[in-house]
Amino acid sequence: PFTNLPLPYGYDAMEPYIDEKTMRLHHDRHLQTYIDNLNKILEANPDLQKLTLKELIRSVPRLPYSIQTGILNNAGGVYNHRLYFELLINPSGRQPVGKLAEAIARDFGSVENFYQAFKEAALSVFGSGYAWLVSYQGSLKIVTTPNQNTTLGMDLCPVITIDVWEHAYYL
Ligand code: MN3
Repeated sequence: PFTNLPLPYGYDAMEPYIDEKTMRLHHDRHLQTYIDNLNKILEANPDLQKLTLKELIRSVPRLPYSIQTGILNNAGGVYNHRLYFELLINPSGRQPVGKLAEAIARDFGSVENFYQAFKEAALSVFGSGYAWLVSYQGSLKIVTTPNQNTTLGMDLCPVITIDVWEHAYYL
């Protein structure tokens, strides 16, 4: 069975941008729900238990129709949330530096332009989903995915993601 990995920082590490209560609820309850739902499906389909999270997501088109949506949403939910939490860092007093700063200047013109484009992309997601800053064929791009769809299979490398919609209303 999959288990919830501890956050690589304290629950209050993103204050004042994301408060401790939201981090606890998001990680301990919301992500846990995806894990519990995924484990329930795997319990009923023991031959899938040997697959990794990525393998499960990639195998969706070949799975029995009755579990495709459940695997897509819940394995995707676990995969996306793990990336989201791993990639987060408190931005206080920080600016992108080094190669990332150079790539942002090259592909977006400036950090401010990037922030604006990233925000607009996130706000354009209808319902829930993600906006991603990705590296694709040597360039930085912004892409969005609906629901708990992942960027797996898109031949790109996620740099950071915005988890859109649901958590703004939690508390
Ligand atoms: Mn979420």
